[in-house]
Amino acid sequence: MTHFTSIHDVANLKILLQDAFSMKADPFQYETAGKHRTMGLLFFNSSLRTRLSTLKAAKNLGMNTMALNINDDSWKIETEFGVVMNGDKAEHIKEAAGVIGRYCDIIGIRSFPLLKDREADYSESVINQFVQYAGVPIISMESATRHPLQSFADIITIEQYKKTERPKVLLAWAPHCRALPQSVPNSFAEWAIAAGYETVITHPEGYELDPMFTKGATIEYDREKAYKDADFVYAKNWSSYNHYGKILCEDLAWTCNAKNMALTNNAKFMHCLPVRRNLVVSDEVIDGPNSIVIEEAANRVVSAQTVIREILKSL
Ligand code: SN0
Repeated sequence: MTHFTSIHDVANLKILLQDAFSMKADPFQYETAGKHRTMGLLFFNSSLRTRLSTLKAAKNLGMNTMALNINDDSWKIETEFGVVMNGDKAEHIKEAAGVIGRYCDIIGIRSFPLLKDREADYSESVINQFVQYAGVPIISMESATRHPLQSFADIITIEQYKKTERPKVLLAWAPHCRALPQSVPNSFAEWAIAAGYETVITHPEGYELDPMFTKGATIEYDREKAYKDADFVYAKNWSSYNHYGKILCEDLAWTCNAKNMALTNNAKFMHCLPVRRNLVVSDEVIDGPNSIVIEEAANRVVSAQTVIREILKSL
């Protein structure tokens, strides 16, 4: 593996999952694999789990680590080409990527979509420019359209808890007060489909995701039908893809609550976190015995460590 920006960088998901469970069982088995190597993490947006889990994963592999909040700790970065840089952005992404690539052997990037211009966001220009100009492997720590480290952790978690070979996994849209990226649901859909699960997605009209991520999943607008007999419910808000970046529905009937969960096959509740209680999920569901969000977050270390180890092999 060179870069890790989507499921398409994974040669064999089954083998990567085996590696992940081995890593989870014995986190220090490769503690010298990253000796004298440096992992750099760059955040254009906020982070809690991604920052801490990826730093921990790199340290478990013996790497040196550095993390930088672009915009807060460093110069603001211009990402467009051909512009007169007479505003507040002092540094261009081309030089920034080139320089950071000389300091780091692997770079993780977090860069959310701006949710204004769909074509611009979906072109993934920030992560692609790092791939182009840094000259070292790049790991997505949530880009404009995907969050593969999260999705890998989600699949590890489902494998850990599933009781049948091919569980019914429901990605359930839920309300939110802010317009959020489609990255987590896009990515979750493509990983769940690749893992071979019965993948169902439910959302109000207008929240259809880009079909390139959902091919192979069932889109079910009838929420009750969708929740029925689900083994896992992955609740998540996202803003509209077709009416790009817009909030179209605020109906709290879509909250992942006890009424919806009662329709399932005693489903486990999942969410990538951070989650807005009593908007996305009711207290009783997230605090209930079927909530596996903390273990899911714990598996972020496992997913990051498995991916970094895979990239270290190629250096
Ligand atoms: C991000 C998202 O893509 O939905 C990151 C999730 C890992 N979530 C948020 O930005 C939530 C922010 C909020 O105000 O609740």
